[in-house]
Amino acid sequence: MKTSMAVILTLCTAALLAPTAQGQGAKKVTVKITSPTKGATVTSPVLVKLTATGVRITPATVEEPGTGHHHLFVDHDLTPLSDTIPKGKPGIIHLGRGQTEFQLDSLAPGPHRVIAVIADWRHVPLNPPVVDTVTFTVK
Ligand SMILES: [Cu+2]
Repeated sequence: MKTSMAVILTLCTAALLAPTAQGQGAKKVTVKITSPTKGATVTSPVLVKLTATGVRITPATVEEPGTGHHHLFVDHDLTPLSDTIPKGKPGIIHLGRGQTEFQLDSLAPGPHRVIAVIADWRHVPLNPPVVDTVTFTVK
């Protein structure tokens, strides 16, 4: 009797956990810089285009789980991912209106690196981190 109860409980637990695990798999959150492409040589101005999966890109004013907005670190190292992304710093751009592209007007000729990070309405990067990096050269 005791054994069969344990089996039933185990089966129930498995049934409860399975959909959750699947849901997380389907909701994998990613960001990709689709333009410029990695290693490309481009001319200024440079239009950076972003796509995201598993998260709704919204203005920073939308305080809902499952949403976020893009950030660009332009020739700037990432700030700590557990912390708020600073505002008003050269090289750190918040796309706080929910934009999915941004034009970089003043990149000097030479190599550059852009890192895209999705953060929530508090400007705290999503956890686990959702990041993509591209390096390219301006002619
Ligand atoms: Cu932000």
